[in-house]
Amino acid sequence: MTQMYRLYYAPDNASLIIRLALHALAVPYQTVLVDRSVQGQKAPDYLAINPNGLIPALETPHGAIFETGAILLWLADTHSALEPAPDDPDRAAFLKWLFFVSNTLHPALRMLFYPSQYVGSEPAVQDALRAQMNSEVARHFQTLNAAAGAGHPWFNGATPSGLDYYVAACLRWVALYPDQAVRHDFDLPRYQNLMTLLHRIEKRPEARAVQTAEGLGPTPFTAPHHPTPQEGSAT
Ligand SMILES: N[C@@H](CCC(=O)N[C@@H](CS)C(=O)NCC(=O)O)C(=O)O
Repeated sequence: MTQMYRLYYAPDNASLIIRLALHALAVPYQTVLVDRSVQGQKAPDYLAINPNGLIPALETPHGAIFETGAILLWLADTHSALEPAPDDPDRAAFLKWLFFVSNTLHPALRMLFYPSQYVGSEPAVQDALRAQMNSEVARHFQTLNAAAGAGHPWFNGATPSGLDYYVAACLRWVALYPDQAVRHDFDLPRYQNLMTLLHRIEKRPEARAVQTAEGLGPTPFTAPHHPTPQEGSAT
């Protein structure tokens, strides 16, 4: 690896999942802040890296990668860690849950957090979308909670996987970012296996590194608070 990774990030954005993975892999990387307060994710220089205008992106010796799931999978494959290896019989099940989180849970969260990007500015229409996504997201977490209790080493196992980091960040966001009207459905302690996962990750050195780098506070996953980052803003 001749060129160092470069992570395009904003505090408490999906880039935090990649930061957790990079720390767990103990690979050096640089960061470039994308300033969300001025819509930096839509600026021409960033669009040249991710034409979708979304955070994160990771520059690698093989070019820039965007999409959180793709970056996670590429890092895990490249460094032979954070996942069952391609010839492991558990690989298929790991991939199906990773893609479920990336293709289904994460977009549902986006609709909950940014309804205007999907249905425009009419408040009643936004409320209807949020109500639907609120129940969808709760259902997805119930499904994930059951899978996280099945004893898989790659989901809520002794050593976190890329899937674990992805789910932990989604749980953090869902506790913080929907407005008050929809937050009541997300009673974290109800999802006991997922709570175990959050406790496990929170004790890890990579969690402490992310806490410091992004101002996530002392209990970023089990009892999250809004970030107080040294630079940049979450929204
Ligand atoms: N499908 C994308 C979603 C990434 C995403 O939603 N990023 C958010 C931050 S967590 C973002 O860039 N939001 C700004 C916007 O939507 O303009 C991925 O998996 O990377």
